[in-house]
Amino acid sequence: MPVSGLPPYDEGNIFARILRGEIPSRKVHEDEYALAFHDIAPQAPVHVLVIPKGRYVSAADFTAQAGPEEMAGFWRAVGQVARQLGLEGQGYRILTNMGADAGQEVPHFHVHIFGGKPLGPMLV
Ligand code: DGP
Repeated sequence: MPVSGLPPYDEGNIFARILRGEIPSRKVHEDEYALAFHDIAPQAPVHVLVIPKGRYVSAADFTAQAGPEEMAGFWRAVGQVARQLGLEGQGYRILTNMGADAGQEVPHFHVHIFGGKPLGPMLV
């Protein structure tokens, strides 16, 4: 169950379907804890999404419910993907949208990795 105030996990969400291999994605990394793939509508020269393999609706759900090994494995994967994409030297931005006001579209926790150019200041 997600933390209170969040909807239950929807098995039909698009990232659950990507995890099950029902729809294709351009994978950049996969391990026991995480899957990373290119965003379908990139907003920077590099725009990759990293998602946990577990069923978590959002960052709040993930941080409240994931075990320490799962959490460490996920964040390690985020760093590994950034390294693999050659972003470490120049820097990059990681971002997660949480809930309606943030405009979270897909109700499976995900981290955006943006990079490949100077990104400028955050707009909000
Ligand atoms: P958010 O607003 O944080 O929930 O971001 C969802 C992102 O997911 C958005 O940048 C577009 C991306 N996205 C939506 N559907 C698909 C899909 O089917 N494939 C891929 N690769 N990305 C998707």
